[in-house]
Amino acid sequence: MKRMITIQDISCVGKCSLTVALPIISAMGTEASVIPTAVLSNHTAFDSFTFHDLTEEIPPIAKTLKEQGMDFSCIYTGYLGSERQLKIVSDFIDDFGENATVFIDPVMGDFGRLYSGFDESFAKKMAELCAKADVIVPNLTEACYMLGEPFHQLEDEDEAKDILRRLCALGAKCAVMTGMIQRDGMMGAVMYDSVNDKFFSHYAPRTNKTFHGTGDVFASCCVGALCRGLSIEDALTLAVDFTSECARITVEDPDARWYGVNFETAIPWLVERIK
Ligand code: PXL
Repeated sequence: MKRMITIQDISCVGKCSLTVALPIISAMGTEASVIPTAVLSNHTAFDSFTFHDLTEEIPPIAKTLKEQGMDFSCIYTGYLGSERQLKIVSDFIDDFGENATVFIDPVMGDFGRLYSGFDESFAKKMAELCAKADVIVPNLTEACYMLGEPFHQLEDEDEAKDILRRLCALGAKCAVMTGMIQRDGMMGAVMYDSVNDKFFSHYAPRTNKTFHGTGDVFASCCVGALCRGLSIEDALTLAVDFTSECARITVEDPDARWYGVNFETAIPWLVERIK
């Protein structure tokens, strides 16, 4: 069984980051190890939250894992809380990344705005971290901030392709842009593989409501699929379909929570798809 390490926060309530990544990656058959970067009472879309930073725990954890001879076939990073943390995670990738797929979700914002606690300087540093990645999965907001350009809605896929090319020029081998919306009620992702100079996109039905945490659902499923040996195209397709299925189930549930999707209900669907 492959072993992945995922580095992101744990929000006690909120269906995001580690509480999404762990169940999805485990369900997909990969051992999921973690380095929690911070403990929050809940994610930052709530009216208030506690935030306990764990940055200083990361170097001794990394050192001890090295001493135990641990290695990982994949390093998956999500929400990272500070520029210092980006530097420490960058060092972690240098120490453990040689034979690992490095998968970075540059979690920073959505709908044209950065999440609470992030600024343009952080976005620039996140872009530097992304240069070390095999795969990055920004949404349009994160892509614009990493390129240092104003957020603007895309007219068509060609504009997305231009952004993806420029993201890869910063260093990542493959860039996937999530949250692409089509006029015919579909939503999906577009990818540029700079090694093979190839584009790929896939769309699935979208709900008329948007949900928090869908980026984490997409990233966890995509990286879980890569660990199973799926091609990036097949991993992207599965992750788009799974995210769409999670949103569909959530919209149909009158008791759904406001703060995340019912990904749990869709896990049997996911397991069936990867059989
Ligand atoms: O879903 C991304 C995410 C992860 N972790 C924390 C967040 C968010 C988005 O708001 O606040 C703590």
